[in-house]
Amino acid sequence: MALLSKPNEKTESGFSPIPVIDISDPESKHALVKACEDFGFFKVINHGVSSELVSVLEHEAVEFFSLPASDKTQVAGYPFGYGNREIGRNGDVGWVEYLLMNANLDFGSHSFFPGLFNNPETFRNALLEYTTSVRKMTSHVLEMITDGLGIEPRNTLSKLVSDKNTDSIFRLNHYPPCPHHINTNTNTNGGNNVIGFGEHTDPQIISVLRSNNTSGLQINLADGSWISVPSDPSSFFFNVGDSLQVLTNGKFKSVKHRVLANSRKSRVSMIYFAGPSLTQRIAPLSCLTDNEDESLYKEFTWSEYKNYAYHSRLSDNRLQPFER
Ligand code: GA4
Repeated sequence: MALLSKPNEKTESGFSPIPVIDISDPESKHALVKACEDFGFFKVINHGVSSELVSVLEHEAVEFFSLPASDKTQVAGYPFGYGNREIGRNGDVGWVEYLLMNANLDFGSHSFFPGLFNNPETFRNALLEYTTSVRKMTSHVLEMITDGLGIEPRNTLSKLVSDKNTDSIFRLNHYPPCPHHINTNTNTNGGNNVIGFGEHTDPQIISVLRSNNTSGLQINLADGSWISVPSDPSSFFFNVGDSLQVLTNGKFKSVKHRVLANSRKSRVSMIYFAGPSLTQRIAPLSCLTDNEDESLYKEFTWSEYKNYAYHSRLSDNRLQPFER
């Protein structure tokens, strides 16, 4: 029996309210803007990212996670490296193991974990090709959003994340099947649910997730309820991050999300967190505010925000100190 929370009625009856956006159709720009306003979350189809690239990387990820624990802990580290159960450095835990990497400089800073892989270059190449393709899709989505908002030039948002030296992160998560009797205690949300990854918003501009066919991801709706996101390995899921909430002066909401563990199946997800450069100033776009008084947030640099975020707990409202 699965440990998932009572499934959402809407998804149980086969209907999910999560917006599905065909990004090969330029007219989807309006639906995209609406999805960012209403949910801060949407699913993307006709995205042009090769399924072959996705499978190769997923295969590498599965191989990595199936290594003996003693091998994986050789590359443990923070903020980058392998982690098991502990999330961040401020007391959060979950039923998850992961590999966090700096996606800058062609992943060169990771020296590809000498001794861990039979062929480290296969893993690195898979990461490079996958993230290059996902970065391109992300820029396209941000350009459609900019168009939909009526902002010029089109690259106003995409330029913040399109350079491969911007501060972007890549994360591989493995949620092993979680036996019934395990209870992470401080991190349960009542009942018998085991938290894989506790509720949080992402600090960056936008995040792009792909998972295998195991459910578990949930998003928080405007009315405070949680709904399950049906898994779909052939699509990508995007979520608005805190920085995009600020850039749009609160028009878009950074969506709270979490992952619940599954008692039977492993969940493997890969997430690209598109962030700006460390020195990038983040403030509401002037074209979205008539004058400075309308701005809901104080200006900050990404490096200031990131530093603050990395000292917070997962479920904290990280934008609150930056509100006016
Ligand atoms: C959430 C989004 C990304 O996964 C992440 C996470 C980071 C981490 O896992 O180290 C954080 C979390 C995330 C926000 C608050 C801090 C930092 C864990 C945590 C408790 C890599 C990121 O950039 O911020």
